Amino acid sequence: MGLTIYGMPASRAIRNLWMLKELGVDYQHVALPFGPEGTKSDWYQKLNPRGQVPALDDDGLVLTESLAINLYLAKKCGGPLAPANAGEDGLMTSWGMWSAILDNQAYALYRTNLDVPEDMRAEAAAPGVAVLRGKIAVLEAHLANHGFLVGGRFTVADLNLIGCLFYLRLNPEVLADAPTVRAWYAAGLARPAAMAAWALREG
Ligand SMILES: N[C@@H](CCC(=O)N[C@@H](CS)C(=O)NCC(=O)O)C(=O)O
Repeated sequence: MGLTIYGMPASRAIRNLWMLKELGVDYQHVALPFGPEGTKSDWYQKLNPRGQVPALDDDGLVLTESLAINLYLAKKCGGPLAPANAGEDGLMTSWGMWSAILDNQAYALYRTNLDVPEDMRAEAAAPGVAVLRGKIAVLEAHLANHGFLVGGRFTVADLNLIGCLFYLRLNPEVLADAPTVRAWYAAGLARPAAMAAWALREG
């Protein structure tokens, strides 16, 4: 049976597809649609009662939450993206929780672009932009000092946070004062595994 990841590439499952490609492991991909035919179907809700994607099934172990799935995969498969010791594990978990909160804030801002009429959008977005700019300033200082989030190398912590920052793609003003973040983000998305995963969103 092995690893099965559920979720369309144009969902948060993209983070897990990227991670699986980084790891070079075999996996099945079920590009589950939203709604009664997919995420809300009886059979899927038995797997994930939240009715959301992504979910990972690893030989009967079912995990949800895209960032937690990636931390699990890193530790299961090992390699340079994984924590090398308990200290790195703690730091990657800490950044993962920070990333999860940012994910919700960035997603809320992303939705304003889709849900709020254009003439009201800047005002609606302003509080979220301010909060996220503050967070990006913290990230900018960290990356300027350390190059990466943990261990001086690209790890699952970087992958997870880049996957969340993807929701800021319609709000480049949030990253305007953060050249180090922009370069680190672009380098992450230029990795061959990232490009292979994002190619799944096309067509
Ligand atoms: N925090 C969760 C969020 C999961 C989530 O909101 N998934 C969306 C797709 S990106 C979903 O399934 N939405 C359908 C729904 O909520 O009904 C994660 O990172 O996995």
